Amino acid sequence: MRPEQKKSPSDRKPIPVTRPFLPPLAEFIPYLERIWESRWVTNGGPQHQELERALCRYLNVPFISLFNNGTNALLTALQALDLPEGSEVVTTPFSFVATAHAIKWNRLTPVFSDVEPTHGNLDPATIEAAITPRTRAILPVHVYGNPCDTAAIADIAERHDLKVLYDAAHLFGVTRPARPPLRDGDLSVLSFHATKVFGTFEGGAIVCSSEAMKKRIDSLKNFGFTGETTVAEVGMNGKMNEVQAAFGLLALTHIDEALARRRAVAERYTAALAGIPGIGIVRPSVGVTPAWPYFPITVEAAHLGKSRDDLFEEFKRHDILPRRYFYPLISSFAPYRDLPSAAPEKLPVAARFAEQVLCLPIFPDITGEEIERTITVIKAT
Ligand code: T4K
Repeated sequence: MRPEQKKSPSDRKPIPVTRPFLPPLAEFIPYLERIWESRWVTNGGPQHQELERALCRYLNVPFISLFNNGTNALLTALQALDLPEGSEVVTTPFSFVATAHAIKWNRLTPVFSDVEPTHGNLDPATIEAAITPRTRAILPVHVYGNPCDTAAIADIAERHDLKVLYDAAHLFGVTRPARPPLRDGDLSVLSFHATKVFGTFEGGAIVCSSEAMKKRIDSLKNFGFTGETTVAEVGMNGKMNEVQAAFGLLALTHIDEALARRRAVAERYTAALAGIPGIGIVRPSVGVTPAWPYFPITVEAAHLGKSRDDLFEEFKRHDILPRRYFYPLISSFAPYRDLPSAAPEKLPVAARFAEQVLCLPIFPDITGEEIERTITVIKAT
C-alpha cells in the first residue's frame, strides 16, 4: 500500500448538519411498480390517500391534507383562515424565512414579537403586547420541535378573538402526555422536506380538526376546484405526487427506528457537552418526547473564549458543517427590515439566540466516529 493511500483529514467526507434518511432502494421498488402499473401518478391517487390515512393514525390527528412542500401548505393554511387583506399576523423573527413569506404572500402584515430564552419560541407575553385592533391571527413556530406554550397562546387567542396557525415544520415525531401539540390552534403545518425527521424529498401537510376544513383545503390546493366544472375560489397547485407519497409510506415503516437513532445521538451529545462552560444545550421540556430534528447548542463567547462564529469556522476547518439555524433573523432580511416591529432593539432575545445558536450534525445514520469528531472540536476549544 502506498503511503499516500492512507486517509488524511482532508480526504474525509464532510459531515453535513443533516442527511435525508433513505431506506434501502430495493424496498422502494415495489411502491414504484404499483405506481407504474396503475398509471396514476398525481392528483390525489391511491398512495396519496393511503399516506393521509397512515399519517392521521401515526400522528394521532383527525385530518391531514398533503402538500408538495411546507411553504405551499403554509400559504394555503393562511388563505383558509380567511383573514381580511392587510390584517396583522403576530409571528416570530426566529424561524426559517418561509414562515414570514407565507404571511406576505397572503397580503397580510407580519408583526414580529420576541421569543422566550429557553427554546426560542414566541413568548406569550410579547405576543399580547404586539396585538393591535388590526391583528387577526398568531403564527407561532415550534422551533426545533420544542412545543410552544400552546395553552397560553390559546388563552390570548380566545381573549382577542384571533386565529392560530402553528408552523409545525419541525414537530414531526414529538409527543407529550397531554394532547398532541399538532391538535392545538386552528391549523398546523408540517414540512416533509428531505432535511426533516420525516421526509418525502419535498412535501408538507396541513393538520385540521374538521372534515369541512379539510375539504376546503383540498380544494384550495387543487386550483380551487370543488367539482369537475366548478371553481369556487382562487387556489394553487399544492398537490403531492404519487412518488412522493409512496416514499412517505416507505419512510413511515422506518420512522420509529429513525427517531430512536436520533434520540441516541442526542443523548451522546448531551452527555459529552453538558457542563462545558459557555456551551448551552437547547433541551426539550420535561415530559416531552423529542424527535431531535436539530441538535441546537448555544455559545457564550465570554465563557467559552470563542464566539459562535469562531466555533463555526473551526468546525469548517475540520470538515464539519453545522448550521446557524436561524441566523440572520427574518426581521433583518430586506422584505421585512423596514417594518416597525423589525427594529432589533424590540427583539433582544431573538437577536441573542440568532447570534449564539449552532445546530450540530444529527441524522439517523451519522456514525459514532462522526459524532465523536464533532464533540472533539468543541472540547478542544
Ligand atoms: N417553516 C419552518 C420553520 C422551516 O424550517 C421550513 C423549512 C419551512 C417552514 C418551509 O418548509 P419547506 O417548504 O421547505 O417544506 C433547509 C430546508 O430546505 C428547509 O426545508 C428547512 N426549513 C430549512 C431549515 O433548511 P437549507 O437551505 O438550509 O438546506 P440545504 O440545502 O443547505 O441543506 C442542508 C444540509 O442538508 C446540506 O448541508 C446537506 C444536507 N442535504 C440537503 C439536501 C437538500 C442532503 O444531504 N441531501 C439533500 O438532498 O434549507
